[in-house]
Amino acid sequence: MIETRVSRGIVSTYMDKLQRNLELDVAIVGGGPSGIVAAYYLAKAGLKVAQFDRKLAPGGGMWGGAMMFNQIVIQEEAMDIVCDFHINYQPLDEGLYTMDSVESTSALLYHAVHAGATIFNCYSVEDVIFKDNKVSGVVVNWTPVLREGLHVDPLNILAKVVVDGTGHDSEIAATVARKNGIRLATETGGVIGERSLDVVAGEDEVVKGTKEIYPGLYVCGMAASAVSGTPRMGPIFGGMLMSGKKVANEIIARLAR
Ligand code: 48F
Repeated sequence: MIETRVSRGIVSTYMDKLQRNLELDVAIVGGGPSGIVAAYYLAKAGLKVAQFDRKLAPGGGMWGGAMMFNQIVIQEEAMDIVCDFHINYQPLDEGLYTMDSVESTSALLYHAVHAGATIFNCYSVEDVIFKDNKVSGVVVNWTPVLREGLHVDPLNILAKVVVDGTGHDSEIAATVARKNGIRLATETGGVIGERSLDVVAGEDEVVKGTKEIYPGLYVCGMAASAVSGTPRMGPIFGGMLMSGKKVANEIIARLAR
């Protein structure tokens, strides 16, 4: 019966997808713009990459532009990435471009998955696997399980490296520091917390702060700003895209060794 075939098709292919992703090269936590860009370049380089976002619709803070005015701004330095994702744009004024935030977010997601990354939506990463003083994977649970406070154990997914792309809260870096009595590669050894808005400094420093902060753990996007204590920058997204590309390139160079 077609009713059963539809259900069987979904269950069996979903389970295949999950099984294929139980051991990864790269686990990316958070489906914001920086993480999605990273997923795209990592997948294009042939690495096995999965991305986990707690929401039904990944894309993070990009869908809503600024204050729900659904346009975003990107500077010249990141336009090569905009072109890689085939996003339409309009010149704004010197060195700045504007684009539709819905087209931009959906283009990032489409190209990442099409390039071979797997995105698991409705998955919350509640912890990491921490072995031999190294971050070695992620511990995942259904978002509704956590929202309901149900007493249900998570699943474990091994990864050679984990990327914290969780945005302003840098949840994974904070969890690793809090639970394991270790020091992150920051001035204080912990998550410093993002500073108030400064577009120029924020855009510059988010890319500089994109790096490995503990063996096996990288940060990108606003999580990198939060970890390093650098300014937020608001609805200009070039730094997010460049941060995602930078973390991908660092991981590609490392795993290709
Ligand atoms: O915050 P977010 O969009 O990440 P980003 O790549 O981009 C920041 C910009 O959107 C904007 C900005 C720059 O102009 O200031 O805010 O740094 O997206 C982070 C994603 O991570 C998910 C969350 O649902 C969101 O989609 N997320 C956060 N914590 C977890 C998580 C978690 N523990 N498990 C799974 N997903």
